[in-house]
Amino acid sequence: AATYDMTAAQERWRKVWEDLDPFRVGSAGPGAEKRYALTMFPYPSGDLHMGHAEVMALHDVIARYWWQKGYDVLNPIGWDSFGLPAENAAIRNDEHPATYTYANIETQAESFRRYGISFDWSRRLHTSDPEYYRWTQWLFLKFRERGLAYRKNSPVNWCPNDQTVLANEQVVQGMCERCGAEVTKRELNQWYFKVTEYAQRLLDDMEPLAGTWPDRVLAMQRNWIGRSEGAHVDFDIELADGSTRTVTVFTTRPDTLYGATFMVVAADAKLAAEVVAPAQEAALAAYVEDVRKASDIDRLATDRPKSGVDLGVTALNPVTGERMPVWASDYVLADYGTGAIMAVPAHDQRDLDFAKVFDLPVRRVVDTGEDNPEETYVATTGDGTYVNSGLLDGLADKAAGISRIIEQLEADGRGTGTVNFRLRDWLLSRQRFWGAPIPVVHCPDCGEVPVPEDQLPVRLPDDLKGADLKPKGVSPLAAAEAWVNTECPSCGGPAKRDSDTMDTFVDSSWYYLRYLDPHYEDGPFDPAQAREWMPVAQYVGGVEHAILHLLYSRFFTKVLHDMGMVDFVEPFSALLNQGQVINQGKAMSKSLGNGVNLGEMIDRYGVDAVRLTMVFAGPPEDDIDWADMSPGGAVKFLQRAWRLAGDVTAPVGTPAVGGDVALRRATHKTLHEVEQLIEGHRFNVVVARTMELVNVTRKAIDSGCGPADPAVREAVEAVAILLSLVAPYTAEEMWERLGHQPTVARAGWPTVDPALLVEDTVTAVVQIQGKVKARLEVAPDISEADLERLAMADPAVVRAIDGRPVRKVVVRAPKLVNVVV
Ligand code: ANZ
Ligand code: ZN
Repeated sequence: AATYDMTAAQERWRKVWEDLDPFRVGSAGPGAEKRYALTMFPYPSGDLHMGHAEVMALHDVIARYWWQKGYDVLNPIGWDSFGLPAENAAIRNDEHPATYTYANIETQAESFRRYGISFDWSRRLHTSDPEYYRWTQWLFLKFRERGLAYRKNSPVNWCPNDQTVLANEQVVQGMCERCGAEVTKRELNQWYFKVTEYAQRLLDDMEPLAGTWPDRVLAMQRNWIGRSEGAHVDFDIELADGSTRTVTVFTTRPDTLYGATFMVVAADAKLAAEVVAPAQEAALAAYVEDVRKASDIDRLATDRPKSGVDLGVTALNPVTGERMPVWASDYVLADYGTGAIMAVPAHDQRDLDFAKVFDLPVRRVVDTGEDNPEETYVATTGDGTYVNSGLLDGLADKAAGISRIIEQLEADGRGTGTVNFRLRDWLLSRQRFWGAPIPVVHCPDCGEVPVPEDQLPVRLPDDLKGADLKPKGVSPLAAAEAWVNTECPSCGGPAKRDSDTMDTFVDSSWYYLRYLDPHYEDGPFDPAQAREWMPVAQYVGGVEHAILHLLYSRFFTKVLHDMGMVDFVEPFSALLNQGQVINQGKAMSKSLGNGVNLGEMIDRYGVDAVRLTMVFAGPPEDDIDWADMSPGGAVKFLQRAWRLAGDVTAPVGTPAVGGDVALRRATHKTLHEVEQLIEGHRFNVVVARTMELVNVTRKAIDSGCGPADPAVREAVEAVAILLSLVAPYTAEEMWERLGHQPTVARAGWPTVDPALLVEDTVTAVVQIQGKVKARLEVAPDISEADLERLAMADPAVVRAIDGRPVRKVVVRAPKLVNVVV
């Protein structure tokens, strides 16, 4: 049988597409509705891999479908091109990070073109271009003007190996996310974005995203923001010198205040050192030394043996008037809530474990009907009746208990109801070179001075390379004398540039807006374009970005909204997370030796077969195990489809009306169903339906209506258009063989004839005691159970049975139901 040469087809059509530029934004003509299709931009490390191949293939189904449906589509591509790998490569290879970065970008760009993704290349951007980071810096300054970027001295996560500060999110179980080294703490003056100011809005604005964002991602974001309702309660501590100091705790269970029998403060918080009795100072210092080594995760683990130091002072319980010992421990975190807690051992297991180790009192205040925790040392956390609780005694409703005690505390001036968030401000400064420099000058006289807007961008020096970039605990920029020493923009005196660079998550928090016009000169993005295109209609990318990138982009959008720069509050209306491509059940990795090279797969099977395999593998959210895939099968299918185009003999433009009805029905049903499947992201089923249509058409040609029937042309054209979503080269070859001009990608979605979608029906007869009582129009393939249900629900049948018990029902689908009463 005839086959086509995929490699030659790839060469040929690429050139044609480059000339035609079919995916140029605006080419759908005036009046076309606009849709923004966005895929998470790649980091330029090496060439494309199987993961890119998958996400791009899935994403492209949507973008290409939108074009076929007549939308004007924006589908841009660019590179998230600042970041550590380039810097580390530069150190290794004794070069500037730009060398590695831009070489890899060219390699990847070439691969994307070969892979046939429908990008509009005119919107290309790189976050490491001065043209781009000028505006990243500008945004930083605007955030700073609004009080949303600030500097503070704070203990930060420090990776001793990478010699850099890590955000909390980059610490995984106490280890550095990228190198695996154990993370320690360090005091540094750092820049932060005040994301916490937006915590409630980040939470509230998720509501309308339910249904178009994966539930899992929404849940992860909600968790990360971590809203807790509770109260601040004030306790007076009597210090060793006889003075009193008020300490506030955060609790989600103010209703258990009568059961608070001691207080615990974070050992590494300033507070501990400030209240400790002199006799205990040395013990505290020694303990803190140990604590600094542990990660937050370890510290919060419930099964960790409890440790701590008695601070030698007491606090007054504001409702019982009892004196409670004050301890320091590592299970209380310095940077959550107020860094101090009231311990209620009867109803909090961690407090109870601590009480057991140090023999502290336990008092039950909620009787849940379970065994008394004072005896069992098993804390009870459920609902119950308040006991030993003064004004709450006898009450059995937790919500009421909480609001009543808060009322009382507020009346006494001893506390307030409050909301606490787990979300922390975003630590954005990095002591590394390859990022956007923070556009601030430090002047001995004027302090922190922003670089004037007309002096942006603050460019990275291009004369540093190799060893100059080696981590030294401060940014390599601090050692670049010529760069760091400058004039104060305010007084003109000698001053130093801020030598930190920004987290690359800052770059990626607004790139989708820059795509609207990457060369726009009057601002970070063109507001008129933003009104036309934003928010993004469909965002496709990996679930590894479920928290940070998406949260930060949402935060940026809200700030831009508050600045009056955009009129929407959420950047991405819909989100799709593709699964991972794995091999033999495991993530592909060098160390496991199970990596699969995309280039090799393409050389062997062709682009279309690889793309089709990715899309056909299963629901897009599921992982794809490459070991189970057979791109060879995809090649065979594509050849089968292609051969159909050669068999069609009806001339181009022959109307299909009058053609074989069964085949026409199959074609129109497929097109109709595919529309719904694509809306539901069931792309794998789209491929399955296309395969079925190919089979039906083949049968029609060989043993049905024959190749000259106009229904055959209609069916094969539909196959070409369906394939244009997943296998663009094969689709183009078919389209040409069918006598059309390129490109099939813009052929337009065929109009579905509703008359051809109507199912054939048969008449089923319902008899009672052998007499016909009803006739039903049913599908020929109706199941016996469905037919029986329909029959028994028919009003005429119900009337005829007239409440008599049914003794027997005989069903012969699809024709007969016989009821015996
Ligand atoms: C008394 C109490 C009684 C508590 C009880 C719980 C149960 P979430 O929901 O995560 O916000 N807590 C407060 N600050 C803390 C800190 N810095 N480090 C460790 N634990 C801290 O948890 C809030 C609860 O965690 C607070 O409510 C407090 O213990 C503890 F039956 O106060 B609770
Ligand atoms: Zn100055």
